[in-house]
Amino acid sequence: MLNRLDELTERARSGRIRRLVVAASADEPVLDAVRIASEDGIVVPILIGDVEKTKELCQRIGFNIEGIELVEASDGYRASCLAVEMIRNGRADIMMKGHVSTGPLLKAILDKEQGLRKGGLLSHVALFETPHYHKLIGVTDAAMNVAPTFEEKVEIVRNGVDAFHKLGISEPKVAALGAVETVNPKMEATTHAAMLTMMNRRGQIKGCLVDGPLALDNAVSKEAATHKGIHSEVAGDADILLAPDINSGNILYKSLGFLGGAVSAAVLMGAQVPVVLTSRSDSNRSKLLSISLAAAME
Ligand code: COD
Repeated sequence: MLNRLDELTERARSGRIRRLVVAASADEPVLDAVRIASEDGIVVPILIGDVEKTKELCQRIGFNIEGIELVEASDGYRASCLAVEMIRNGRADIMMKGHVSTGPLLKAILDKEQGLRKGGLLSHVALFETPHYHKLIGVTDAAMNVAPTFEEKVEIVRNGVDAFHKLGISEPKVAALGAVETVNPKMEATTHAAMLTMMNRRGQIKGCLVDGPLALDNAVSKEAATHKGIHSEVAGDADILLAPDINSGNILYKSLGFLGGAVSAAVLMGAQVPVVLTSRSDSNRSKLLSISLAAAME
């Protein structure tokens, strides 16, 4: 069981040093997180972007880049393509988004011939540490797949489960969320959740325990579940919360952080390597923890 996000850093520190390629590196908060991860012996960075600006920012934050590879790229898309190429050539193990919009970065990653697709879906997995829950809890997908179809939800679950397996949790409990814990054909999230549960019971989704539909309170509180008469191994003990769509997922992600006092780490799963895709509003600690998460899984 993982209880603290710092355990990711400890795990990453104890493994081999990963090569982290940053696409569009001229971004002070990103460079600061990379600096700490590098000084901590977690990663060796490769910085791609506006070299002049990157050097200037590194100097400002006291990041000693002697011996670190810097590669010039004219814009964010070009930097993303070069970063993807480095991963494909085996010159880097993890990719991180810098000062580039999500669109051009994903375009480079999703490119059919030159990208990092493995054939399946890419999805976003976030891990939260909150004082109100007894272990780390995952949320997926808060940032990539807008309105996943049922088939896409199966892949989102698999990517989330894969992330937990890579962190040493062999059978994570997945709560497929809805607004209610009963199946209502008028609420697609509940029918999808029930189908995912049955696929899991029939061995079509392996390596985890899925239950749903569960409302958020039943997923994270045994008491709330018992009160509703729900008997489920997942209820009150979920490792992964599957959101019905990007809106609910993103609102859950932001509520946990901004209102719930939670700290998070997040990556894109399903590509050839984990991709660190933090957003501007994420704290510096969260950016650093996301690097640790990617490194701990590699
Ligand atoms: N995994 C694998 N392949 C994908 C995925 C995915 N998640 N999404 C699209 N593709 C492939 C498609 O199969 C297709 O071959 C190609 O990429 C283009 O697909 P489109 O036309 O659906 O792609 P876009 O560019 O219209 O949309 C892809 C985005 C990821 C950009 C889109 O889903 C999106 O805007 N997501 C939300 C990003 C966002 O705003 N996040 C909020 C951030 S905090």
